Amino acid sequence: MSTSNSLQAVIFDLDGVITDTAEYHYQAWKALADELGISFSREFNENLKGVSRIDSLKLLLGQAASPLSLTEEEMVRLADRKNGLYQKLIEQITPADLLPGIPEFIADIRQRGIKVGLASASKNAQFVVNRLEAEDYFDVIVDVTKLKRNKPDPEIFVTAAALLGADPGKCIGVEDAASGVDAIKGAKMFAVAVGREALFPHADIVLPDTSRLRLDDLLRHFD
Ligand code: B16
Ligand code: MG
Repeated sequence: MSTSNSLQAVIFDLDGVITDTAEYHYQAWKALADELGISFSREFNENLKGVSRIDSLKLLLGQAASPLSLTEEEMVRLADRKNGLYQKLIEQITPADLLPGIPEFIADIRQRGIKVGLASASKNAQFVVNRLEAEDYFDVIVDVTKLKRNKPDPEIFVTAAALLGADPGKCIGVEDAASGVDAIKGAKMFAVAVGREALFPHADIVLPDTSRLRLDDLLRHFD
């Protein structure tokens, strides 16, 4: 087992990295889009990953065949409706829903004395972590309600590093969303993306899925 010269922390996104809640977000948005008669594809859904609930709704409404003019109140009601659908789906999460390789990867990081943080844009993050029984994986879970700016702004990753007492230049961020990779790079961290290579022009490394996450491999590029 090699040690890192400089790596101090690995900071994870949640939805789509630790567990496949990205799929549940998609299903909930798709159901809302169907109710509104708006076409909504998996491809367009890529634009919503890592994006806050209300901004995701605005992107979805922008897909309407003819422009909709909604009041602030109506928008909040629609965002709440999506969240209700999403919360029904995540009630069924169990520890078996941790994505492949994640428990081993995090155990390896922790065993080497490197800190682990969670930087999720989701207000449901703590609930999901509890359902996964993964509370002990993380030294810090950033409280998104205390942040001013959304991904791709680096604030969430910078905050996670600060709470961990880590230098951002000595952190790795792991994401499944282009907006999240931009947030990691904006924070001056090393960015690992999980998903299709073409989606992540700004990542330092792209892996096809979480089962390919190996600390030794990442350290070879990072150190
Ligand atoms: P909520 P992440 C993000 O979580 C999701 O990728 C994105 O699809 C979602 O809209 C956002 O959280 C807000 O989630 O509606 O639950 O507050 O990928 O940053 O872990
Ligand atoms: Mg994500």
